[in-house]
Amino acid sequence: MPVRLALPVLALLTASAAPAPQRIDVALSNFRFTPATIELTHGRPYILHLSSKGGHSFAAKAFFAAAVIPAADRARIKDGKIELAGGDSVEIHITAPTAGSYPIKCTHFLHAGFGMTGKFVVG
Ligand SMILES: [Cu+2]
Repeated sequence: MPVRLALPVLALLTASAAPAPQRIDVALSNFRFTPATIELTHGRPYILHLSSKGGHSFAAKAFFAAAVIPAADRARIKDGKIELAGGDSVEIHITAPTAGSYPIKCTHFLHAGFGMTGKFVVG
């Protein structure tokens, strides 16, 4: 009887110990990321919500390689980037990697040169 009671209590404690992911909204437009600097805390869970008004990419190869991302979400990332058509939105669950600065850019022709760059800053 004590064992039967203890297991559900343990499950409850485990569930409440995991912090809820914080949603981070990033808008892609001609020719910027808003916000351009995304500040995260190492080891914390986030939902990266990207939405685009036009055809753009969200390329962050080093960041995506270093972050913990579930397989289903990782499938949306090709060669370190996410392609979005106008009107697209994508959600990626991430656990922030080691502290540091990780560049973001749009890889479409000339877009980064027009200012479509950003960075993750993990502290
Ligand atoms: Cu672009």
